[in-house]
Amino acid sequence: MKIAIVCYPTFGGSGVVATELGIALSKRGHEVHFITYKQPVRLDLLNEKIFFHEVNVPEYPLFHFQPYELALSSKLVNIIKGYDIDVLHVHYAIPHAYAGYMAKKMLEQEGISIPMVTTLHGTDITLVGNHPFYKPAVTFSINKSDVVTSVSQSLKDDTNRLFDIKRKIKVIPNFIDLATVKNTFTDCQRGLMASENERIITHISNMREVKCIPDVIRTFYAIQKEIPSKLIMVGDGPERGPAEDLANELGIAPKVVFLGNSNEVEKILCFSDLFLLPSKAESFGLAALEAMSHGVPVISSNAGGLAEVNVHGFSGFLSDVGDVSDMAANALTILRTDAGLKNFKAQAKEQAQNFAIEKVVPLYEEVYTKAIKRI
Ligand code: GMT
Repeated sequence: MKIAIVCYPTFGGSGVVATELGIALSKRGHEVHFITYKQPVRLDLLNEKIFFHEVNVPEYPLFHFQPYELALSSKLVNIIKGYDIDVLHVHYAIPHAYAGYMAKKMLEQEGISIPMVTTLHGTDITLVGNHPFYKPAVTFSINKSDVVTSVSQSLKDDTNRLFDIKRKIKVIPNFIDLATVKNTFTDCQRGLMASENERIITHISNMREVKCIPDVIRTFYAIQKEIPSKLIMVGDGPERGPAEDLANELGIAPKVVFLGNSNEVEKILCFSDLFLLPSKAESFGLAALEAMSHGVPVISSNAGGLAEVNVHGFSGFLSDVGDVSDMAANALTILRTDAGLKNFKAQAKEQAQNFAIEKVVPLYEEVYTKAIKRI
């Protein structure tokens, strides 16, 4: 098939999923065209099966806001026509599904029909899309998609609860390419970050309010009182500064390392003993799955789809949002003994197998094939 993928190219989970999906599809023989405003972060191998088309939005002083949707929908029309694309897959409803629908309508004028698959990722629904300013447009573009998928059952339920959805939503979970995970519990140069007797605890996110960054710091504060440990904070965002201040206030700044955005996530997860994800909303929690695939158990909240990814008492533990003392107690259960930690590491890795890329990509292929047949 010739597949056009529209996504956000930055560090967010939806862009990562879209990029990894496109790469996997190309390896299975499909021709994949990424259409976005910047080359996606994880897309470093352009080849005869993978194309990147940049959406340019010319600056014009009259426009207070540059009309990205307009430029995107025009680009979609040109690429779909020019490359004879079979199916359009948009990740993130805002504004991609909206622009995709406009492109479909423009193409119809020229006698070209193309199905549009929309994948909902979470923030496009629960945090942003539900805002009254966007809600009618988001409802409209979901209902006008030919197929709608969501990355968890929890997100599907939220979407049906918050919007007047006429389409059936199919759950296709996020996935992980286990073949690219090299770690097999080696020490991975952990000496760079901690001394031999210390546990390494990691958090990775874009450090927005929804990630409950102060709870990461406070959970670690309780852990390090009991067990020698270091906290590695990866990523950047508005909550980073306040988190650095909080670590200072609590007197644990020397034990908390802020690395900023990193392209070495694999390396960091390789030497991590525990992953913290106390978010107040999380449609899936791709970062938790990535950690588990490296054999890192997860202490998370039970928000959104996290319970579909992290199994309580097996790959880690779940607590109510904000229950820092429960998270710390659970973390200590995992970290206290080497034998216990080894068990949880193995179990985390085992749970990640359920989301192996080989199981999930065919589900998208099936969706595309059916959508193409129906159009
Ligand atoms: O929250 C993020 O880190 C970014 C956000 C996004 O919009 O890309 O992630 C959302 O999509 C990911 C991929 O499907 C999910 O794993 C995240 O759970 C989801 N974030 C939220 O629901 C808050």
